Amino acid sequence: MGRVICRLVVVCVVLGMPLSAVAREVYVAKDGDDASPGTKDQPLASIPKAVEAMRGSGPGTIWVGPGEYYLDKGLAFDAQHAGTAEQPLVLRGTEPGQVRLTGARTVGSLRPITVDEAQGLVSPEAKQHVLVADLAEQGFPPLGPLPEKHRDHGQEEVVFVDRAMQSARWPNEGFVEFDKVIDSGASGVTHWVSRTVYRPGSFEFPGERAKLWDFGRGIWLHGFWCYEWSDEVLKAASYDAASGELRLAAKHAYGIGSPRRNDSKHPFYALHVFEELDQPGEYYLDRQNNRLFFWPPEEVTKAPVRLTLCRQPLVRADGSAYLTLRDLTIENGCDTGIVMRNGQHCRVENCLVRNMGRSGISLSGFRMAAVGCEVTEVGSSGISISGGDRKTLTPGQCSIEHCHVGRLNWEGGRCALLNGCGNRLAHNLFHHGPTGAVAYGGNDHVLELNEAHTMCIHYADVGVFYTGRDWASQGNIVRWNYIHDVAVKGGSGAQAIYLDDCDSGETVVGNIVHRCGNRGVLLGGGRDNTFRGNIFIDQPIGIHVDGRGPRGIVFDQPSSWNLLAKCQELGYQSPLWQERYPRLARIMDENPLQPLGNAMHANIFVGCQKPFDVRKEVDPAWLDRANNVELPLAEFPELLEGQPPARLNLAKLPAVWQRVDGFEPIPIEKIGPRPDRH
Ligand SMILES: [Ca+2]
Repeated sequence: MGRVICRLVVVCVVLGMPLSAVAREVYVAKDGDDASPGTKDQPLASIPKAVEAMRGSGPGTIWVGPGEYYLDKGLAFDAQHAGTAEQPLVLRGTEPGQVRLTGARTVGSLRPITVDEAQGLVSPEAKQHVLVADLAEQGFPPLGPLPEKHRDHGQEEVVFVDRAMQSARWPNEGFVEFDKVIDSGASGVTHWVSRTVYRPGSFEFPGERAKLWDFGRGIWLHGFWCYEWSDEVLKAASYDAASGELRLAAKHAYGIGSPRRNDSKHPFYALHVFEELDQPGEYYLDRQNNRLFFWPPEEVTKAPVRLTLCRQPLVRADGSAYLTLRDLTIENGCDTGIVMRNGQHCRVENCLVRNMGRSGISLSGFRMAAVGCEVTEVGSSGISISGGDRKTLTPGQCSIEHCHVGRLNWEGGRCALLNGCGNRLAHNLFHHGPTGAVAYGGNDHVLELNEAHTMCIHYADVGVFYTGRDWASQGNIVRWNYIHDVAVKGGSGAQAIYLDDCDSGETVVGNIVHRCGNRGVLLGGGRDNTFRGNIFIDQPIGIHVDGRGPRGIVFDQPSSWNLLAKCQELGYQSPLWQERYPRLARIMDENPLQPLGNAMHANIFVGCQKPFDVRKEVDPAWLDRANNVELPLAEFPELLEGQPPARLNLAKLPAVWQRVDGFEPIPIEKIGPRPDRH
């Protein structure tokens, strides 16, 4: 009987006939053949063929055997791909870690660079080590042009031994700074941090290095051109070696240089500079002549040099339901790893997504989930979810759980993004990112039991957990997260939890913050927030409160600062919203510009220099503070372990909270991912 069903399934799959009652299985293997029936013994060769075979045929499993599968256009699922609540449609690797869906092809025939070709290289050593591949000769399509301005450029990049390599840059590490703006290209500040930008600006390039570069090939600069929280890669239009003036080819949204000071320092580095290919791991893609120049960090005969080619998400699904991706490695593409839009009940489980030019995983719809996944070395954000409806406060029930997102390439991406209403971020580990770990907006999300450390490496005025500029973003719970070991910055620094620009209506409970940047909490003028039972250890500042509302909020013009307009758009006076957020409903009658209604109870400050930093424009009577406790760190020697900088021993934390009557215990043993939860 089993074999009869099996044959029937195969026939139906090949003929594209629906067979709704039976979940079918289709097999793909590296040594398969697309003319085969797709059985275990006679598998198909290509995954797109199997995906096509499953269209319109209900639940089932596509089993993909070990090996590397090149996807030139990515896989596309649509609304015809749907499982059921009982039996999903699954794309699954037979051996986790061994099944690789890749957007890259291997570059062969690397030869030593010729004396002629090497002329411009600054480093004499590089002239001995750089290898060259003629991509057109090997049948690669023409390389794409880099945009004049970008963060994640979405064009080809080089991967070697599974790691993204570095497009040639100077300096090799860190930044140089300019402090002489020649032409800001912009007006003074018009409102808050905005100014009118008229043209790409210019500045005096510090030092002589740029004299070595051929600007005719194209030189890009990655910098913080105006504010410490806004970076961008901009192409250079010209460089005047005599005056040192470097003029940019594209406008930066905020203009060049600080609008408030003319001697401020702005960090940048030069990128995609052929002459600066001067260390192992750097490459230069000559996009005019379709050549790769590469100084491999190891012998190229031992590992493949890969060029990312696929410009679409490696896996996309639009309108699919009950679709699961499982046990797959998704890697080496120019765009995003996995994009599922308008889906229902779709899951990404135990997948590794790495070396993507843009983001890792992006899910939207109802009950969409990323569970037990790892995302690393992506150009932008790690995992994003969006679902639910804010206006009707309908929860999306999307989730990111037990995931590990780390070592983001650094174009501004966050490890996780949440939008919409009623979604969940729990039990994840985030680390090594340029800016904050989590940014969220919307309503009624739960963000709990996550660990984040070593974030905000390049940005300042950012938060590891960040939300901002929305009175209507209410009902979110940030609970039981462990946020630690973030460097203290100059300027506006890094904060563990940042409710920026009057964000309101949040509940921040039971978080553990240890040695995390400048502030444990930055409450920037928001209202009706609750901070309860948080533990701040060894922080310069525990909780900061300011009253920026009167300086920022506008009511009479379209602006991201028109906070009332955002409320009105969501119908904040509707019976539903009035019932759910009664204080928001009354906001215009109760001194709306000021940070009223914030409660801070039973927070513990251990060894913090300044537990509360209440700015002078805030009347302390506006804050409901009770039962907050300050304790010296010296009273808890067991809290820290190892050599300085010592790590916090979470298991010892009860010794701290036992000193505070009625403290709600924090479930420390549940923080972070459990690898078996997928
Ligand atoms: Ca270099």
